[in-house]
Amino acid sequence: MRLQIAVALACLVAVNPAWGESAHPNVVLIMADDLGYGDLSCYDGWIETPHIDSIARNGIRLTDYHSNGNVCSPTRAALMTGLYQQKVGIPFVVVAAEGNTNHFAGLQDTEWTWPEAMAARGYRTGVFGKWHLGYFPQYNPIQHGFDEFKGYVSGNIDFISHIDQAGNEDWWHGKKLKREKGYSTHLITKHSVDFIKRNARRPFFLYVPHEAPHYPYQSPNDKADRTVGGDFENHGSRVDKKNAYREMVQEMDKGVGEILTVLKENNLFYNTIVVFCSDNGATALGHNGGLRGQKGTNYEGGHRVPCVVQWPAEFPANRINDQLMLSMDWMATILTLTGGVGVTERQLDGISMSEYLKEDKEPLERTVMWGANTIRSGNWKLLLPQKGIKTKLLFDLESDPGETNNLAESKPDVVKTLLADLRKMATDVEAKATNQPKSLEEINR
Ligand SMILES: [Ca+2]
Repeated sequence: MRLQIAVALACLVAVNPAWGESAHPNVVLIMADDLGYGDLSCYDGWIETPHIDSIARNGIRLTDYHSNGNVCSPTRAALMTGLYQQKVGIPFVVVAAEGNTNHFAGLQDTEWTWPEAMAARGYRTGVFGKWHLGYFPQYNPIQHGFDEFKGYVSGNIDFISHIDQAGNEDWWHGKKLKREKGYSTHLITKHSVDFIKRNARRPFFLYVPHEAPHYPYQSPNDKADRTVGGDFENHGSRVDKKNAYREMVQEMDKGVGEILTVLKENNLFYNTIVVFCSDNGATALGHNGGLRGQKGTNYEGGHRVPCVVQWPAEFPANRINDQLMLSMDWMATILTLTGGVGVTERQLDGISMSEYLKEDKEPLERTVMWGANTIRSGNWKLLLPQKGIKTKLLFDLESDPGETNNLAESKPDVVKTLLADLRKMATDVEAKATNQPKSLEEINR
């Protein structure tokens, strides 16, 4: 039944291009890997990024946007499903090493994914870049709603030789390993531009998960560091890594410029929603804009990240928006903007921010969590003891965005309320969590 509706919708869109120009905007979501809150020039950062900055100028710059996870896979699991990552069974990094049980986890068939939802409403779907939601064929993007995939499935590859940190070749066209010459950032842009050109006459959903500025720190003029089965330093051989980091971000920014240009050349600029965001905070090589902590921590520096979005047809231009928003909200938001959320097999955890992007509204106060040990409600944030944190920490982000003044002892009532909320939310997602295989035998079962 659902398939019939999908086919009927697809036909309707195909034969009737006039059917609500702005009702079926194209969607391009570009996501950097480990880019910090203080890296981009539009966030007063240290790297000139004119093309990403132009999205902020033509649209909205979010100041309180957060990745769902403080590392790669959890954020991607939440982004692709609209759910908390724990519910998808991926609250951890899916690793390359086969000796680790997390190597066998991935996006399971039972999930209702964002690309599946877009495909069902007649969108052509493509992903070019980093997947990081499982190594096995059943986890491939092609199995989860994407018509096209070119890129890599691990956490990072050599930008030039495309070898992952376990020493395996990791560049795919769909489910086939495929050698392709080129700097990964350039290939990701090239395939994205090509996808837009080929689909200029029908609605498309393009997901562009970039590799930059994740290690290895290599720019287009560097040589490959990794060889198959070889002995190499994961972070690359360059001595001046900070310069490499800047060059990588600038190369990605040029790619964003190429995508914006091809949209203009095909008269798609006006009715395409373009999002640029990051998947977690920066490492020590980048800048988190004065926020405490970095990638891998639940301090703000681990998950408050840059996010700019434009849709000239419907969104205001040159706005700064203070709404609290997470990666998992994009699915509900975009589904709402492209015809409504529709039939969901599972309640989404993310909520639609469409009204808060279209209009200058008072920010919606909400309660959200990071993992099972960190919660935010309004401007209050509570961190339970966790890696690097020995005692409960309570911060008022309104007056103390740098998280320096622990109010846990002076505000016991706030701690108590947040703790109860966190326990309830964490228990709820845990109860609904998708089971993940932990060995090859379980994968093949
Ligand atoms: Ca990352």
